[in-house]
Amino acid sequence: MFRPWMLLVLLFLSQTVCAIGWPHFFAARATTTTSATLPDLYEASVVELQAGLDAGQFTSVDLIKAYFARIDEVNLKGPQLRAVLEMNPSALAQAAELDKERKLTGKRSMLHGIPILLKDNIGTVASEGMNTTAGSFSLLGSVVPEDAGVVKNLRKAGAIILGKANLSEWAHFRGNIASGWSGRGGQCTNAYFPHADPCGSSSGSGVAASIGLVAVTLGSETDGSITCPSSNNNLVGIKPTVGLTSRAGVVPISDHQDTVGPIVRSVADAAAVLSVIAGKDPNDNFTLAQPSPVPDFTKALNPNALKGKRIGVPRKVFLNDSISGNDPFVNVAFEAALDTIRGLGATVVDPADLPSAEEIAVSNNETFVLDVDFKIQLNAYFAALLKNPSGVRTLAELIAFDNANPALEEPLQFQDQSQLIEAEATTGMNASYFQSLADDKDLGATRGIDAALKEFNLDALILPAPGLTTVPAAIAGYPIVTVPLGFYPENVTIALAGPQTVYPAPGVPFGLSFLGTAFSEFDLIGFAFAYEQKTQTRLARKAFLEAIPKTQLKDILASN
Ligand SMILES: *[C@@H]1O[C@H](CO)[C@@H](O)[C@H](O)[C@H]1NC(C)=O
Ligand SMILES: *[C@@H]1O[C@H](CO)[C@@H](O)[C@H](O)[C@H]1NC(C)=O
Ligand SMILES: *[C@@H]1O[C@H](CO)[C@@H](O)[C@H](O)[C@H]1NC(C)=O
Ligand SMILES: *[C@@H]1O[C@H](CO)[C@@H](O)[C@H](O)[C@H]1NC(C)=O
Ligand SMILES: *[C@@H]1O[C@H](CO)[C@@H](O)[C@H](O)[C@H]1NC(C)=O
Ligand SMILES: *[C@@H]1O[C@H](CO)[C@@H](O)[C@H](O)[C@H]1NC(C)=O
Ligand SMILES: CC(=O)N[C@H]1CO[C@H](CO)[C@@H](O)[C@@H]1O
Repeated sequence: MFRPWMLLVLLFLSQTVCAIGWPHFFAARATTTTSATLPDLYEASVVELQAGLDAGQFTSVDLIKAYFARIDEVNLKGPQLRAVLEMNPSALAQAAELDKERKLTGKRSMLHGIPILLKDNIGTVASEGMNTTAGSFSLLGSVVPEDAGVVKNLRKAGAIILGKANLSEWAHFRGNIASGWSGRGGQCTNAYFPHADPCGSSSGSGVAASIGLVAVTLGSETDGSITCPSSNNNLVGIKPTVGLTSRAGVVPISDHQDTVGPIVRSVADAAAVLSVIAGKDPNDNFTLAQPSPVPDFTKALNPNALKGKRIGVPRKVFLNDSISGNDPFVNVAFEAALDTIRGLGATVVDPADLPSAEEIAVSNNETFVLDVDFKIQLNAYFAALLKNPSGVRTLAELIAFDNANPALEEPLQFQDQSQLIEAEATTGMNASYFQSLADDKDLGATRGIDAALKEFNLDALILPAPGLTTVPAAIAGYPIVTVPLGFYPENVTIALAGPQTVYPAPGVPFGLSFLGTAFSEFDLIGFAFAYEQKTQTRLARKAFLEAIPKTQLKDILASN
């Protein structure tokens, strides 16, 4: 399917490419100058940052200044990655308070004084100075009743909200629009190849984490929105079981599938963040069903975790999926990963198919449930706002707002809102809805993931992260932990992903997903950690040179 704009985009891309120079894009392992003792912010882990803060090498104020400067270098300037929508005007003052507290009484948690970037659908109180908009102008200036549940946990733990990340608008529930685009943020792009698809919908969280624009980030997933940006940006993502982390205060798609989780550079950081954000929240009754207490997920970080385990490969989930199943590059890396897992002492059961795989591939139940839920839950979200200057109070008014503001919300090539229109046409929770909801549980869990785990006596399932491999876990509400798997080679054929984005492209990363039953995060984190420690794939390649920010802590300390 060729459209005239594709030619324009190709011309634009080839010009950009020539202007910057091909060789730079492929520079694996560009060197960033760092002082021997200070952590390199491109890769710095929570443990490293915490050690530097505890030792008094630098303060949280220094960290905030450094990350702000790094964002400034690449967000709208240089490669214009458009990963960050807003920076928190209160962050420096909050950091100063937390620095003082650390000196007086020590740190509250592993996240004390650690800057974190939130996907822009995660609510923060307006008094702090930031908007919560899911990327849409229809929510600009809106005032949420309170912080999201996960944000309350983060603040209690002493974390500092650095800002809000760009995303696929409405968490990619608007229509056929390229991943990473929002009305407010424009097109977010990948740091591994100019204009490459960052995937989504947690696009800005992924891109920001990939090059150290912040210590850690949060994303949300309904179907693929943590897994895919983790995959495309060489990162670790945890899509928690629905009900492990609170969705209260998060702009919704569906409470049956939405879940909030970390997108970070290592399994250890992911475990640290999940330990803080997980837990019961009276404002999200799905969380009341989770086992107590919340585990300390950092205790799962065992390099021998795969020894003696049985890991299954549900091949039918990706066999027919043209996005991942037919991709020779991903498949070669995936087969190598299976060898690595065998080498780590696990038995690989291959195939270990989901009995429901063929039915999932043709089912429309998920779309129907999400459409019905989105209309009800988004309307409730609008209704609960204390203020919304746009005047939008319902999904119907949102559709009208977009049409009335084409320059903001429907620029050329980003007009589509077919998903909003499809959801608006639903008529509430009727018998077909409850049937589809039950069918989804049956397909995803009972005759899906749980059936395969039981039939083959497995500890977990493993799949390539790209493509539609997230669907069974999405409709079951089950967890996925994604780690880096590999990178597209230099000679891969570059294809268009959207009007301004390409995929695949040389050097663009892809990931590996571990899946399990409800609340199996502790085990999955262990397996992902063992694989990560053995392979260290993330460190094999860096972003293209222009996308690597230069500011380091030493620059901030020198100007203090
Ligand atoms: C929201 O965005 C607007 C426009 O960029 C800005 O003026 C305002 O300070 C932001 N914050 C709040 C809480 O409205
Ligand atoms: C949560 O509360 C809603 C409305 O009160 C109810 O319909 C739903 O069944 C509850 N869900 C759970 C998981 O308890
Ligand atoms: C894959 O495609 C084949 C041939 O079209 C079909 O028979 C099979 O059911 C499909 N499997 C899945 C899991 O969709
Ligand atoms: C839902 O799934 C069931 C079981 O596979 C199937 O029979 C039914 O046709 C599906 N419904 C829709 C709307 O796709
Ligand atoms: C339920 O509502 C949908 C539209 O949302 C409609 O297509 C379907 O026919 C309805 N089912 C029943 C049993 O009324
Ligand atoms: C890419 O290069 C590899 C080896 O470097 C080669 O095996 C492969 O055939 C090439 N692929 C294409 C599409 O040119
Ligand atoms: C922090 C930042 O750079 N935000 C920008 C995000 O993108 C929008 C649209 O281009 C800008 O207006 C913001 O300044």
